[in-house]
Amino acid sequence: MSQNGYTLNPLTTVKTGEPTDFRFTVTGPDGKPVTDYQVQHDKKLHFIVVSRDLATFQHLHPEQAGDGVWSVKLTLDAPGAYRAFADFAPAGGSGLTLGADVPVAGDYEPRALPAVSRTAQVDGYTVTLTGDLVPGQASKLTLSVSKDGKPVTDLQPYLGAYGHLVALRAGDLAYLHVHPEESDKAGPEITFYAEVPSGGDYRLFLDFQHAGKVRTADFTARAGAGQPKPAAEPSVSPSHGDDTH
Ligand SMILES: [Cu+2]
Repeated sequence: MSQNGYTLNPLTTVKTGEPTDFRFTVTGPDGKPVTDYQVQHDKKLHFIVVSRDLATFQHLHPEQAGDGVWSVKLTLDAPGAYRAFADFAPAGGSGLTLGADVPVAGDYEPRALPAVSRTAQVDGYTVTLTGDLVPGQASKLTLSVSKDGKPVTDLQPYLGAYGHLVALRAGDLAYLHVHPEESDKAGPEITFYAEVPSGGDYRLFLDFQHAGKVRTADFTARAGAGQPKPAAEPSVSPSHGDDTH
């Protein structure tokens, strides 16, 4: 929520299913709302909202409403716990990502983390993930976009690149630093480097634009999957391997 003296402050309560003018400030070390930002990936501030179970993801671009107040239209369709992240760089400062909880009142049914998968389907597109998340390293991830079995080679720039990747650790919603690899190729492959602090499960959300529309492909990836499994993790039950089948 706070880093280097900067704090993300939600100002709005969200009700289930109601489009809300969600307002917030980022206050600086002097306690006042920050008004000057650097442009990063085409925008002064990137606003990510996920449900706590990482089943839903929105990547939004708020407008400055004056006096350091940001505003964005936000609809959260189900009750539960949500986390908002503001990704920005104050003028003269370095990049920061601050988080804040956004509760939505009502009955909440937590969903299990989607299974680990290297393939995602969205609106008729198939996105395939290659590369492994290796704890403690910048891990190279390549996402390959195809439609109807054919590689997509005319992706459109979105936020100054052919894709934008957000990675979150499932356990505590830690927000990973991801750097896109510079490329002039409009697909099918988009490459990123993700810095993974630890083993465990992560959710990856790829925004890409094709035929005038931005879509999001999501994956669950396990960091350190190539390493020996910790003893505490239930693996294949011994009964599956014996002759009772
Ligand atoms: Cu953004």
